[in-house]
Amino acid sequence: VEAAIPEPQREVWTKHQFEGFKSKDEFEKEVVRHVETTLARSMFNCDETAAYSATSLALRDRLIKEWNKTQQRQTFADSKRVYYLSLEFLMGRALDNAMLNIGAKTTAKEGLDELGFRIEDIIGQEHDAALGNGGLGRLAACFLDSLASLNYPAWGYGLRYRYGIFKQEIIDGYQVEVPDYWLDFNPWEFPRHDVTVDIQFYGNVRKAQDENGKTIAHWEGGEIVTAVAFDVPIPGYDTPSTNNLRLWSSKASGGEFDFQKFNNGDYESSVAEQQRAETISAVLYPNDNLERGKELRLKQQYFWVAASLYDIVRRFKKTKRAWSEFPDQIAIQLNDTHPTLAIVELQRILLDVEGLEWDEAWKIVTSTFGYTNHTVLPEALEKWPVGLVQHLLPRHLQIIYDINLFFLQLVEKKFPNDRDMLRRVSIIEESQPKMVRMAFLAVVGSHKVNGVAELHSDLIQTTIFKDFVTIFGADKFTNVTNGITPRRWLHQANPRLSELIASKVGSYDFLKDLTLLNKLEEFVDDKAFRKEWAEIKYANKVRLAKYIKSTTGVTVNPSSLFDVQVKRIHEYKRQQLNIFGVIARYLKLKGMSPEEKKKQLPRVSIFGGKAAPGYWMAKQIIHLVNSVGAVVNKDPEIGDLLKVIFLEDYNVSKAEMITPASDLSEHISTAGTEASGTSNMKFVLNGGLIIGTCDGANIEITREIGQENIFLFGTLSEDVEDLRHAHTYGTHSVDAGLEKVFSAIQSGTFGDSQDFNAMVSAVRDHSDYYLVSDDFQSYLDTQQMVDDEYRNQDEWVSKCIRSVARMGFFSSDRCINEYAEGIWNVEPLAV
Ligand code: Z16
Repeated sequence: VEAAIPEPQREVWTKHQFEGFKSKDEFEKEVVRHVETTLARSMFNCDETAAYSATSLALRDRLIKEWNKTQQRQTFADSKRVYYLSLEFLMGRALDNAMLNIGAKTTAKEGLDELGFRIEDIIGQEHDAALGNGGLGRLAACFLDSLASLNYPAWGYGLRYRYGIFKQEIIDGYQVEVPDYWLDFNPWEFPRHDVTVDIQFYGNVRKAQDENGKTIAHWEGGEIVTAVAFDVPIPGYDTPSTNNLRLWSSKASGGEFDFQKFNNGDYESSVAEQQRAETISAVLYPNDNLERGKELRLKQQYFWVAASLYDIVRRFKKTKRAWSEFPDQIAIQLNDTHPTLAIVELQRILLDVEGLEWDEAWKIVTSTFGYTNHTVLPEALEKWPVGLVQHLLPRHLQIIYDINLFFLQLVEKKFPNDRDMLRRVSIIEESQPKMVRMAFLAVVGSHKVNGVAELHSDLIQTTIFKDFVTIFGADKFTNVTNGITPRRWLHQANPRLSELIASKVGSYDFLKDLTLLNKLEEFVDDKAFRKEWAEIKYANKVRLAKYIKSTTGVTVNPSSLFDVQVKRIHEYKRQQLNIFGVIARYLKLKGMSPEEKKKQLPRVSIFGGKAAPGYWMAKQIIHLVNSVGAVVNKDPEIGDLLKVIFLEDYNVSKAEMITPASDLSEHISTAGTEASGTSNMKFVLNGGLIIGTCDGANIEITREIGQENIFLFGTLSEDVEDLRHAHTYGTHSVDAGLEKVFSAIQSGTFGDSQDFNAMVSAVRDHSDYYLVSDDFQSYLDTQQMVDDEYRNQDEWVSKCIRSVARMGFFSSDRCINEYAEGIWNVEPLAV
């Protein structure tokens, strides 16, 4: 407001308002202008990189206009806003998405064509924004797309990592990690060097009485690191709404102290300090479903949470409302426990800075936060050593102890004399060393807790949060089944299928209301339609086959069944079950006569995914897949009947190419371990069938599409515990077919006979925690059913079409509407 142009001059501003391109001609003009001025190049010096840069800048110019207007509209309306706090936003590429969402793709395509470029090549120049590990980060990205598309006033808050998830190279069959430096040229972010927050670490707490005799805590000393805001526009689909994703970058606080050092000639230590500060936002921790308890990670969490809350509170204070209205204006969603310190930080601000009383402050805090749980795996549940928290955030530890004290008093009142209950639910685990249990803190400090699929939400209420259901009542706990954005995962990834669907259902409205897909069922028996459908799938497979050839050198036949498992490599996701199954298939083929072989269905088994750099067993799995591929792919007795491919560096942009090319995808986690899964939804939406366990969202997918359209197998989640118990305490014998696979491995069929001892031993000698042996035979039987059904292409294609028609539920739009109504109590803002 202070920097506003005075009334009399505003007319000039209005007259010269920049509108951005409106036609193909204007688009071309903007691209040429950016090439010649912003990039200082010319038509004699314009490669695809330069064309990408100029195209993005032209697009961006249009986005900014709407972005500014949206922010003004939201500020003016002053209605309730959502803040989505996530340590990960796995955005992928932005250009194609921006063009589609603002409806400028055709213009850009034709313009680029006339300028001498193919739009696909230009789109392909962009480096993925890979600020996430897997499902959790991609979910956050889909949510941002839906929030903007549905016109919700919402901001994302995250960290601007200098290095995203590492780039994976496969060298001699082993994963090698290469740093992902992605910020060289990023037209999609806007540095806000004027939006900064100073964040404090370490130091100590002094308590003193104020003039009214009230005790006030003063957090003093320690070090200061500055957070700088970088804003990323998030365009909605077919709406002018453009939301904001604010990412924080760390830098040394500067100020007088630095100058002092400088003047004293202490140059080196001043530089060292700067680097220490920049380290905070330097790198994304590459673990999916694993927490390692590193101090720097805790620093990242507090840095990001404190900067975001300062920003949110600053914005609220401008409205001059009473503090009691805070939860009416603001909903903050915690994406997993990573931002749980936000609960403590808001309580600290209200108590120590704003002078509220504990109860009043705590009521505001708990009414503001909602917490989403994404896992029940014990190794993924965050716990921080009390000593570490004390050292880094001394005041926060005091507040955590007070939160715990008041909470335990409440429990004691409700359940007198239940000492074991107090021990079980305490936010502080009385272990050696003592630990802060972040999930418990998140539950206590939020008004709603949700899981991400029905089974998962039931599981958290009966296992990790069972006592909390007893204490707070069942209403505090709810389910919001995950979803995916159909813009990126259907329209952008599979434009031909999207177009075919639109031609049948009458318009592209299904991209805004995915339940409209159900109209497709009327056309299941339409022969011409089925033929076109199959042709599109085939074309997508041809494209993937070309990519496989160019990256691995292996020729695959696009008529084969493409069987895909792409996701983070993890024992619970059981890529080992898949590859053991592939080996069994190989051994079976080897034992067949030529006549028998002729009757077999050719299959390509495609794997992809990153292993956490410190996860040795996951890396072994990658090595085994590559070792099997090396033998099978050049076995002349096998030919096209079986190929085994490992695709390097699986990421969002590669998923956009792979997903539409699958006939069958694998979602085969041990029952009860995969909270939801979201790629299962992407594959079905793209006309692929799935083989899967009764786990996560597979169960709801089955309910929606019909059990005749999915290949389910394996142990049920309610039986897992007993089986595990039997493995450990009873006799545990390995499946006979699996033993044959192990013998082949250990006789050196796939390289060094000793190489995979640990993988074999995990099943054979240890407790087979993931039930690979228990599920092996039913997995093979089900794969046999797949082969049999695939032969009947008419029936197969019908199943695919029916499934797509019934996938409407899995749009992230439905999911966001459920959060908005059931958890946030926010409404869309009319445009
Ligand atoms: C993650 O990607 C997930 C959970 C978690 O605790 C941490 C990370 Cl990094 C995944 C779940 O494994 C997956 O089942 C789920 O679909 C996804 O989060 C989104 O909810």
